[in-house]
Amino acid sequence: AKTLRFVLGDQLNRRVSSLVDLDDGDVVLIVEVMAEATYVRHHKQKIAFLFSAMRHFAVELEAEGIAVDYVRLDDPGNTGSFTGELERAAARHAPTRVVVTEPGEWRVWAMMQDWRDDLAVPVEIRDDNRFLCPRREFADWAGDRRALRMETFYRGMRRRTGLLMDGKEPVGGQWNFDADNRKKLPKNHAVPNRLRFAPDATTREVFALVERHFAGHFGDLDGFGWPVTRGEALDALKHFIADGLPTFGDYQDAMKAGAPFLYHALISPPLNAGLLTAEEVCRAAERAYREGAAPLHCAEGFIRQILGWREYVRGLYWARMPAYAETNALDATRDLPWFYWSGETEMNCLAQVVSETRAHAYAHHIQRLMVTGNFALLAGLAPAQVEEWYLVVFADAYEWVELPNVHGMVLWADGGVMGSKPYAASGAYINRMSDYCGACRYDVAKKAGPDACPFNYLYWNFLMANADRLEGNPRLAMPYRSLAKMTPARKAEIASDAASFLDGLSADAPSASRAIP
Ligand code: FAD
Ligand code: DLZ
Ligand code: SF4
Repeated sequence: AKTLRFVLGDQLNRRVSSLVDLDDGDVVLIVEVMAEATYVRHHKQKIAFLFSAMRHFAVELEAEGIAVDYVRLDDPGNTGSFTGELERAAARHAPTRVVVTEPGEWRVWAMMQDWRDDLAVPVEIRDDNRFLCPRREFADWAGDRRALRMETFYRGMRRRTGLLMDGKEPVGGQWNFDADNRKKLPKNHAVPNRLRFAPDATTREVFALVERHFAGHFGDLDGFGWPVTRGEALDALKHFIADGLPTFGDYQDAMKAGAPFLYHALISPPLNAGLLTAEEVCRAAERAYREGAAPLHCAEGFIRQILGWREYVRGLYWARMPAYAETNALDATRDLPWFYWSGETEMNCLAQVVSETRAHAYAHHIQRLMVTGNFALLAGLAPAQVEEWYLVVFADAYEWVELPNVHGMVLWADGGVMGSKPYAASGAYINRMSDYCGACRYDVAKKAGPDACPFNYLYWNFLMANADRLEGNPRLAMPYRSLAKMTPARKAEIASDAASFLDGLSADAPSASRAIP
């Protein structure tokens, strides 16, 4: 009996559930298909990273003596879709069954249901063992409650995995050390060089393919430095644990022009593609703490991102999709401004983050949340357009992780399922956590007029415009009290500054030749 084992591009792990019982005579199918490369116009580095990692993974399986049927994008007859390629492979190999691991995205899950109905052979869809919390368990925990909270889920996951636990108690007597994790970088702080990986022959071959087929996509390939094999991904992890983790917590929220990586792990692309597992990453951080190589607030802060946030958004996505994507709780409808693609804006923080994103297919959490995200929230940008942007521009973006973060955490388009309040902030936050404002044409200290930092009046304008929906939120009681004390003239000034700024935004490229999206 021959089994055809279909491994998707983000399931590149030898221990993924679809490969655990691999037998002699089985064939592993891996396919490069146009539909996956274009369902959104992914950043060039995202396609290059994934195709290179897929090709390397195939070679590693073959080195183990496993039969791999690898379909390249340019292969004659490539139908361009998962379904088409699975049908062709089933005809080529005449297997007795097909085994797959459930996908990361709802879109592909829907396709898989059709495979079960339409393929001539049985299709077995297995649980995704790349995550620590199975979909079903999260759904049981979430039940039909409207609002979910990460912190409760995270404590459950700590207990369940024993990570950073002393018996029944959290190590250090506290679940959360966030209060220690909000430092600004000292002025002359030297940020260390981060381990990056020079493109090898396989990656360079893929670059040529990407430039041939996806030349118009957003992003540069020059800055590519992602690990594309399991070995490189383990090196990246080791480097982070030794050189990044001991400082990770302190400067987790800091931003510095020209220093996109700071002390972040830079592991989300390999982690989301299966080259690393969440479990081994968390265990490595815990070991560093237990061996005295990293302080507790850093190890805990890092583990919370993965064991907490990452598992939580993934569980929430599956428990609430497909309806989750459809809501627009704040009725936001403005088109995404063109500068999200071009970086051409006088707001220095936004210009910096967009240009770093173009160069690296990466921005760290606070840049995503408090710069591009905060602007999208305050300017009332249409959720679907913002979500597409986030799915396009980052090498680590898949809908299961992008959507809850953008739709829920950033835009509050879910009306509070994911987080208790919108993360709205004025320019003071960005000024406190970064060095962007000094070089900006706007004045972060000014509240009104053409030179004022737009975040300042957009913040109050957002609160005024959404008062009917947000005023009763206890976590926003303080700003609404301040708003209540403002004179009608001051409120009118805010509304007028915001309107003239927002009217000046353009969703169009200045010239048609630069059509990125
Ligand atoms: P570090 O800062 O070193 O954190 C370590 C790990 O924690 C990350 O690799 C990631 O696996 C996990 N993590 C941290 N925060 C989150 C979070 N909020 N949700 C899920 N996992 C988290 N992450 C993605 O992997 N893909 C996305 O498409 C994505 N979109 C985002 C969109 C927005 C608006 C925001 C605010 C966050 C988004 N994140 C996304 C989460 C986070 O920004 C990235 O995981 C992180 O920047 C990746 O870089 P790193 O590996 O250096 O992370
Ligand atoms: C993102 C992506 C891209 C760009 N290309 C492929 C591909 O050619 N073949 C493949 O198997 N997977 C690709 N992927 C990842 C898939 O989109 C991903 O597996 C689904 O979105 C489910 O998470
Ligand atoms: Fe951004 Fe305002 Fe600071 Fe300029 S002044 S960098 S727009 S926060």
